[in-house]
Amino acid sequence: MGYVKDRFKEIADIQSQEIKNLIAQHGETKVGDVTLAQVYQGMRGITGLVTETSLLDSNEGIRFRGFSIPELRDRLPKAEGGNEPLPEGLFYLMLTGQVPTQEDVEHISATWARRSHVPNHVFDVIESFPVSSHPMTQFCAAILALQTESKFAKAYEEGISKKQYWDFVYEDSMTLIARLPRIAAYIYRRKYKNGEHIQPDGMLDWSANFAHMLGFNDDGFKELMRLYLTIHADHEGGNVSAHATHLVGSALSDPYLSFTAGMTGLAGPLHGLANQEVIRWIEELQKELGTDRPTKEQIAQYIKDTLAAGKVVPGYGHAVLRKTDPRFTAQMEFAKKHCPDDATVQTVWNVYEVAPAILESTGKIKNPWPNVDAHSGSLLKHYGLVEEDFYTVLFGVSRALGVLASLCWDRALGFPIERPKSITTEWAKQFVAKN
Ligand code: FCX
Repeated sequence: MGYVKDRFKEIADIQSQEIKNLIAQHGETKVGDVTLAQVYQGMRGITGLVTETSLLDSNEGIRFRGFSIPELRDRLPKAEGGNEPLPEGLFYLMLTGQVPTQEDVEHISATWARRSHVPNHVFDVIESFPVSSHPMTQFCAAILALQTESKFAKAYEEGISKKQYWDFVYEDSMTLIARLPRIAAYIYRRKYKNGEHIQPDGMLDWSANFAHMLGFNDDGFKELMRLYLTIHADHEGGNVSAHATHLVGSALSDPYLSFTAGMTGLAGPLHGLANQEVIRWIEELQKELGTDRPTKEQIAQYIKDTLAAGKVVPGYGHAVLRKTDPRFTAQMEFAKKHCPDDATVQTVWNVYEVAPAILESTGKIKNPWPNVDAHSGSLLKHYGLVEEDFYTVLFGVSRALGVLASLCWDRALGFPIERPKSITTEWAKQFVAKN
């Protein structure tokens, strides 16, 4: 791993100096005003974080180090015979800011394969849960159990200098990413396939090996995994999973502890769990009407019923985005190529045709367009991964790439503990009375 790590450090040192200069010259420049409404309403729109790995534009969607999803699909290295980007390449890009060569990507694949061995006690922790436990609960517990392996925690205890933090956080992050597919696949096979586990194949890339351990050897599914694990990796820093990882990491909790925090946040239905909710919502619709191909009129009524019941339409809306999520579009393109006639995929497309106008007509939903979660379940289901409560685990494996690359940056740049100011309503009332 030596040379990727050295390259990262070299680039991070330059960036660190640039930040010092920026703060020295412009540290007092205002980047925004904060209203009382923002303080009460989820800090929406307040600029208060630095996340180097990606940037979200409300109309254009996500850019990773300046590259949009179509650009990444075009430019990142592919597996032999494949058309979708290898997530190893995205990780390299997020970490270094540079587009990787095929060799860089193979290097990362090989490193992760080498480090993928999961200690037995982690499996024991998973086994101690009832099989009925939600996969995300088992996943979070397993990551926490892996914390015994933290090189950062050990080095900190031994008394390292602040200047070395990044090095151990980097090592922990690489090892953690390497082990996640094995943990996730273990949970899947335990819960849904009678505990018949499949050993890793170290010759495969990270995504293909994951697909193999899950028990899916179809080339189309491997391609889907490469795309899926790429597009879910990062969505700038303010979303719950990224922010939680960053926040906990700022207390110098090691990458295992920090990433667990991110994953417990991803497990919420307004965040990563929405992918599970979407497929349940569609399946309920299909069941209620007794057809797997409901008409647009039937879908429209179902959306109105959902809203009238005071529930959210899962997969629609976003705190930042104001247009169709390009991650949705990328999956739609994949589906057009690989499974255009699939009944659930077609239902997803029909929902897309009718939902935005209905959501818009409520007058309160700021973004009536689909997000990443609106499409992913239908693709997984097409290839036979039908157990929707596992979907968020897949999201989590991917999200590790972005939030852990960011954690490396946090420590390389020496970011301090995060500690924003909070107020009471009593304080707010007195403040407005005085102003
Ligand atoms: N269906 C019904 N109502 C919705 C809605 C939806 N899809 N999206 C927003 N609303 C409602 C909100 O609940 C809120 O209602 P309230 O005023 O009665 O509390 C109102 O519209 C204004 O919310 P808005 O400002 O548009 O949205 P927020 O930034 O507060 O919330 C999320 C953003 C994503 C949480 C919201 O749109 C939602 O709940 N969507 C459905 C769940 C979902 O798909 N989540 C995944 C998001 C993402 F892609 C991810 O993290 O994975």
